[in-house]
Amino acid sequence: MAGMNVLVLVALLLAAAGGTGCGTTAAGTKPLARGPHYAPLDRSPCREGGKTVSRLDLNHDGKPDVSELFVGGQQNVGGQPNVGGQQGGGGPQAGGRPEAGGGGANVGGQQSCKIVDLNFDGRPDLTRYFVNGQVGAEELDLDFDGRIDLTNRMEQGQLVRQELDTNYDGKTDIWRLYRGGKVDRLERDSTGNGRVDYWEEYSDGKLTRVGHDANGDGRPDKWENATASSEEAPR
Ligand SMILES: [Ca+2]
Ligand SMILES: [Ca+2]
Ligand SMILES: [Ca+2]
Ligand SMILES: [Ca+2]
Repeated sequence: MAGMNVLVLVALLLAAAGGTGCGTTAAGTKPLARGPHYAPLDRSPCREGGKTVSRLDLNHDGKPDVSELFVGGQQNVGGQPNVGGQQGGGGPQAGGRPEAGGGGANVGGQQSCKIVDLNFDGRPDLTRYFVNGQVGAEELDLDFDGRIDLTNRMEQGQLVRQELDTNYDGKTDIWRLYRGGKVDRLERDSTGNGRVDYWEEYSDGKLTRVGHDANGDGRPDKWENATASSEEAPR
């Protein structure tokens, strides 16, 4: 069941990323887009210290494929080698109990992190960071090369910002800002030189205008209004 969810998720994400894709050349470095949540991603929810850990090995190759961290819970672990350093602590439930079928579970507590190895190669491809029990951010390696290609930031469970590396060169080339769950603005570095040269503005999720930087100064010098029939996906 967990495996099914994972596959569905991958399919959705790949579809989403593919819709924006295109070849660009590599060169630039610094991140560009403005807007909320430009602050560096706080990865501390996925640090294990002081948290309970649940691990699943879905394909039974001895490597965990799904790891979940919880704060303030008690652990009930299903047969894995890798629970860090808290054994013999003497709590009533220290040690946990192996369950048939290998399901690790957390009893109580608030989820802090989820790490999934979608293609079973031993490297994480999806990492979710929870804030107050809700997903605050997630990072994905869509092409399974070990590098993050998609970062989503959420607020109250709603997507607010997305960073995409559509040509898998390790550098973000599309930034999307969301408002009320709908895309509000898109910025893109289409040449890979580290500068935004393409903009899309939206109103209530509908594309209103498109800006281009033709002279390379990093600012739009030409705006096109979207036509009334702009239902189709912008590119
Ligand atoms: Ca495995
Ligand atoms: Ca992997
Ligand atoms: Ca990657
Ligand atoms: Ca890129």
